Amino acid sequence: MNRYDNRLRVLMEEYEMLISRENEKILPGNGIFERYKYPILTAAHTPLEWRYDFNPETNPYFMERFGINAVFNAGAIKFNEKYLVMGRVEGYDRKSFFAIAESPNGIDRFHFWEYPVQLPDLYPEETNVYDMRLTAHEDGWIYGIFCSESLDPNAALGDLSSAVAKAGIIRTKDLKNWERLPNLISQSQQRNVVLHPEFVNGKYALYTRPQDNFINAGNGGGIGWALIDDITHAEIKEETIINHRHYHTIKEVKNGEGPHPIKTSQGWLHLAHGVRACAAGLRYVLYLYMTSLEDPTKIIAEPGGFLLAPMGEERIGDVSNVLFSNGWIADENGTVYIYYASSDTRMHVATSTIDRLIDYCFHTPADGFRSAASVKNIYKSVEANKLILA
Ligand code: M1P
Repeated sequence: MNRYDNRLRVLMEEYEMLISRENEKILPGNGIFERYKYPILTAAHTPLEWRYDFNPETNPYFMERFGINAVFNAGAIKFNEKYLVMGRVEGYDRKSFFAIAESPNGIDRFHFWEYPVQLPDLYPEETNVYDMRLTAHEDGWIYGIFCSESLDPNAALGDLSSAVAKAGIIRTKDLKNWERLPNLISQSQQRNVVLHPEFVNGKYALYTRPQDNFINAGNGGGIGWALIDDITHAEIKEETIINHRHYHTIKEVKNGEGPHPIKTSQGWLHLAHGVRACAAGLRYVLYLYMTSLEDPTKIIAEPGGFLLAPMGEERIGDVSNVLFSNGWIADENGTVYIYYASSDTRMHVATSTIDRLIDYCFHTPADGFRSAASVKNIYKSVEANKLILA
């Protein structure tokens, strides 16, 4: 067997094993959610046909021709009984693109569709696209909102790093054919823009994240909210902050809405990321909050601290100490699949239920913003437990 045949056989066998591997729940967990043993998607899950030229004439060494660096920050949706994630796939060339992978059960055997998503290419200056949020809206369309990034046209000569973040908008009925709508018009840069699944006062509603520049939220005080008259020419005319940043919390530096909130009997259940600075750099964690069904801008519960923070292997990757989520699926039976990425490198799943997450939101102490308040909470718990355990 020559080098070509040998490598082809080994790589195909390994690939088949990887994409058919079953996942294992890690028990007992913390009662709120369960993590799983294996990441659901990595660079190695991308099809060999994307990465290799299979022609022995032109690729006698069966050498990788298009390297994939990472698969992370995936939007998610259940469609035709399949669990789909729309991943941010990043090549060795640093450019990201979107690709859909499907699983029969939401926790393992994710495999990519044959081709990545070819976005309608409306903006020649658009250099990079990432972080898709999928929303099946009550208007009948499935929308995708993502970050469309380009070089800042006002950057000083020689500054090749200053960039501009805008929200790109696409929609589809079948997840195969996409219509691109004009980018969201906004006074400030925007990332982490998410479409609410229902009309509010007859309008489309967006969760926003205004920011002073490409990296810093700065005066952009947190997760915003804006009503949009016409989604085909979306423009933010008024924006209010509904979930604020706060000193000495997990979201001191910035925060951003994750996927669109899930409607529950007790309110809208939100998943978001919070960022703080430390000697190791920025630390991204995930947290939950709930808003009122009557007024989705009104916070009705927010547990203190994080729901999920990087652990073990999750702590290490291209951008270490980061968990990020822009996709989750609430199943008819109440199971919630939380899809999260670790360190801008790979995708994982954690599972919980609507009931457990609501219980967590309403019964976890809120952040007291001071050490003394944390100690008070523990005292309360110990005193109450003494009565139970006596
Ligand atoms: O590198 C961590 C994350 O940084 C950005 O998130 P945010 O806009 O909240 O700072 C995004 O680039 C995101 O993709 C990335 O995971």
